[in-house]
Amino acid sequence: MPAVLPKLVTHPSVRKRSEPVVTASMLPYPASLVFNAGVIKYRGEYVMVFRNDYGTDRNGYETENRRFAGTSVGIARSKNGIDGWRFDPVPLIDSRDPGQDPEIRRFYDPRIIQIEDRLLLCLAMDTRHGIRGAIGELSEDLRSWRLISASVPENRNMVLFPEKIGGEYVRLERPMPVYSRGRDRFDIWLSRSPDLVYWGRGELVLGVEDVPWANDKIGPTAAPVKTEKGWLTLFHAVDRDDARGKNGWETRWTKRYTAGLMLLDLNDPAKVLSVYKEPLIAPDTPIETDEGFRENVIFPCGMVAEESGEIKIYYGASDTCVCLATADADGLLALLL
Ligand code: BMA
Repeated sequence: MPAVLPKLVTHPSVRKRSEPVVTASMLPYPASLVFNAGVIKYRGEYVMVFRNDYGTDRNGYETENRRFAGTSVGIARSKNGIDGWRFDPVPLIDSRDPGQDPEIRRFYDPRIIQIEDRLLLCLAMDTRHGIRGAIGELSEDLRSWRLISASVPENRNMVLFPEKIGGEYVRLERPMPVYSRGRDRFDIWLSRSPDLVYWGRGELVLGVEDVPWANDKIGPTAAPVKTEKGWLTLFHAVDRDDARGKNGWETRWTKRYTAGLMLLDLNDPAKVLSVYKEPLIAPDTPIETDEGFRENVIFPCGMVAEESGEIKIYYGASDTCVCLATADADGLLALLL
């Protein structure tokens, strides 16, 4: 296992907003931890799809020995993508919903992607028989959704490219091969589909060994952003240090989640053109390193490319709240070319 780097910091080309953009206290229904949110611009507004674990928080865990009561996926809208978020009065999906298929335990870590006029969701789906990657479709009014397809277990962190490539839908995904790869040596894969239902032609995109600061696993984050030079693609990268302390539900929380940056070929996105050699975003503010539910976690699920060239990156901080960082597309490309 490669040595764990003592300190990882956010690249200076990325600017983090000092305050979270969405926290649990903003929601109109009971919520404890609101994080890992996908965001798109849709009909002149920013639409956020976020995860909420409810029932308790870090204090409830550590001092009262309480467990979570469930997980929901909710929707919020904002005019500027920063503040003034308006929340739907009830979650879109709620693990407590009595109508939910008993096989399904919960949906979480949503990504939202618009392809042509369709609003698509990629969700992790915990079931009685394993973790599956699900694709769903949102109704135009964002009030309901339907499941289109779900992978076989174990698969998570699925995200669709925002347009068809070579006439096919394409997704990044992260299967979890525990037997053949050893403890958490997980990589980023890609597959293609004619219709969002049938998926195949799986190809390895990036192995964890290709990310110098990761010694554990990597996975897809937000939908890639198209540029003239290629698909600007974030990924999450995990390094584990068994000497690390604890926060969260494990007896020990030994992992650190960062975000890396790579460029994928426009016509064949299974082909990696470049990977930046250091993390683009690392947990390095108090909410990310000390104050949240799980220390040292940043987990992006949404990127919005503005006409000005600014890229908004929405990420879950410490599995506790949603934060926003910005960068310039040209600046990011300069790291990769
Ligand atoms: C991953 C997922 C994410 C979470 C992250 C850090 O395995 O469960 O939902 O944000 O761990 O806790």
